Amino acid sequence: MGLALPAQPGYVVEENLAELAELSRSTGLEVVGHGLQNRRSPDSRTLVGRGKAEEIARASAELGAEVVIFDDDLTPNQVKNLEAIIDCAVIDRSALILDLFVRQARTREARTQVELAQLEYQLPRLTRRWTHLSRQAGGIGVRGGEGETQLEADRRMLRTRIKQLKKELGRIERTRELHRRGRRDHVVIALAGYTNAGKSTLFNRLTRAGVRAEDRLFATLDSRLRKGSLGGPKTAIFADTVGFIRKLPHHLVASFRSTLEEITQANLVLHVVDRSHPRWREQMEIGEEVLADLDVDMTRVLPVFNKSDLWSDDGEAGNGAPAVSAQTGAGVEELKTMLLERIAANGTNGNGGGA
Ligand SMILES: Nc1nc2c(ncn2[C@@H]2O[C@H](COP(=O)(O)OP(=O)(O)OP(=O)(O)O)[C@@H](O)[C@H]2O)c(=O)[nH]1
Ligand SMILES: [Mg+2]
Repeated sequence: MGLALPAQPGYVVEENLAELAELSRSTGLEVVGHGLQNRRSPDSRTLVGRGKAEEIARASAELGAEVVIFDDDLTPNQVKNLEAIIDCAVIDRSALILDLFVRQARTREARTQVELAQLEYQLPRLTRRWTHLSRQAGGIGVRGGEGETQLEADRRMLRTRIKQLKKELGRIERTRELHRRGRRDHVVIALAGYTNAGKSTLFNRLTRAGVRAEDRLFATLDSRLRKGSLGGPKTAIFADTVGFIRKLPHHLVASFRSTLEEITQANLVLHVVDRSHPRWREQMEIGEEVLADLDVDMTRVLPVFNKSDLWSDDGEAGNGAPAVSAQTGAGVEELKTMLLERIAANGTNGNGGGA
């Protein structure tokens, strides 16, 4: 369900819903229907209007839907009110992304970060019917009928766990920092960009590593490092990182900060853009926003237009960004040469220097 406010044209809301559907499918859900409402402003009790909520209730009963996902953030109270009307689990985009993250987290660091983000999200929403898809296999739509005392106990437990996780994350980050100091003599090149842009595929191309690349959102959650040769004197370390997305909840970005730090600390950032995507411009802008959020100096960022096998240059791509196909390898050698030149140029001002 999307909400179209006057400031947002209908087609943008439609596109956002399409992405929400993609996210849903990536978590293994089947999308049985969608809808949007035009409103002057959100309803503080139910986000959409009361009548619309009742309409959703009828439609989801007819379709046998088990969960209704809103593209906009819902307050804990809105969730409660909506669940009372709709009679199935109600979640928002953030909860869905968190669910996806839980499924994709592989390393201890990623798992710790994801659990922390999830608990912080859940804390004010403990009464919710949607507990967690991953935690309770087959448990979609479980009602949270706990009494107040139980609820208080649960909250206390969550707070304790959050404290533990933060401590653990601090430890992991310190280790990571030590490792980072150990590779001062190398140039670090991070691959960043919108989810599904082809970062892992390009990473594999550049390093011959076997990182999984998948046609799904957030295939990669933890940054991965690997040496690759550019043919120059210095060894290059490439870092594959978590993808960006529109409306990535800010508390999530914060909890992934240490993973994203590979980007902040890198000598060069390859901003990988899926130029064949109908919304590549918006995705590229979001990428630039996140990079700016991370305080990445834009002079260290090199945009790369990927999937050149799927689009043809219509003259728009002529702003100097190299075109590559991570899949076929086209343009990758030229990209390496360009990287070497950039590194050589940076080397003179001490960036990436070994001293
Ligand atoms: N046609 C074509 N497909 C590509 C190219 N590069 C990547 N892909 C495909 O695009 C999909 C996503 O690729 P990934 O490398 O997993 O993308 P990613 O940026 O790492 O995605 P996340 O880890 O989810 O953020 C996969 O199905 C790839 O096979 C390319 O140059 N051409
Ligand atoms: Mg990836």
